[in-house]
Amino acid sequence: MSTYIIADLHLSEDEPAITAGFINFIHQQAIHADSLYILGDFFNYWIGDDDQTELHQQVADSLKMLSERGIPCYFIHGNRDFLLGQRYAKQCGMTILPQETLLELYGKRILILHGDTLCIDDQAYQDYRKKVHTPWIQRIFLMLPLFIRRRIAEKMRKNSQYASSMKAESIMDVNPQAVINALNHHQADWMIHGHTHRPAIHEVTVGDKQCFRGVLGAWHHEGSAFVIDKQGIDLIFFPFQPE
Ligand code: LP5
Ligand code: MN
Repeated sequence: MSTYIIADLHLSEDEPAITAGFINFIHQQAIHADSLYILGDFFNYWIGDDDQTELHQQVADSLKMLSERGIPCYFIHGNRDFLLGQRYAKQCGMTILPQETLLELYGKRILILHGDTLCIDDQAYQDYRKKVHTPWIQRIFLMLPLFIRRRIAEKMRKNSQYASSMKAESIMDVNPQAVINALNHHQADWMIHGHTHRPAIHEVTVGDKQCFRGVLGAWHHEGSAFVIDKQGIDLIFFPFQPE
């Protein structure tokens, strides 16, 4: 038995192959798991739980099937789907966890998070993040008609792509001291996050302790997950369509 962790699928109507890859992943891998954790940017953007689309229904149905089979599913918000709320979580049968959550799995202390909060060198992003996490700004946004919210989200995605293309790669990676601080704060052995789309396992020295930082891959052309069992922690990649 094992625990699966995924992030950065960026599900959208425009990328049906990724959705199909996710549905396959649920039926072929997650179905044999102990539990599933989704660490944000599950959707390309989320503009409110009242945005009931066929895609959202299909995704909710497949996650609900897992939880009904006794495989609990957990979600941590990303920077693109931080507005995903209790209503949709309930539809999926999943539990929303705090942005930094410590898991104790098979004798290891594993800190899970989306990863954007570690990118503290990206000051423009951190300033922007503070604004969009302001409750009254979110309330006003959620009061707008859906078609306007969608237009704003698409504009924000375009701006973000442009802004990211102008930033140095190093600025968009995690800050090493922020990683150490988080591991230390939670007295964790491992940290697993997504967001940077730079899949790897890094060694991190915290005081006199050897820790690890696992980074998930984004689901562009293949799936990516961390699989944790009593044997250890593995980063895996798999095709959207089984061979
Ligand atoms: O997502 P990704 O990986 O491309 O880039 C991120 C950062 N970008 C973002 C923006 C999201 O992609 C947009 C998602 C749309 C959400 C839709 C609904 C939300 C509406 C909420 C309204 C309450 O997160 C990017 C980082 C990159 O990661 C790497 O870490 O660099 O950051 C940016 O691009 C931000 C720019 O640098 C700064 C933008 C300034 C805009 C100021 C306007 C703020 C006004 C907000 C008030 C509504
Ligand atoms: Mn992200």
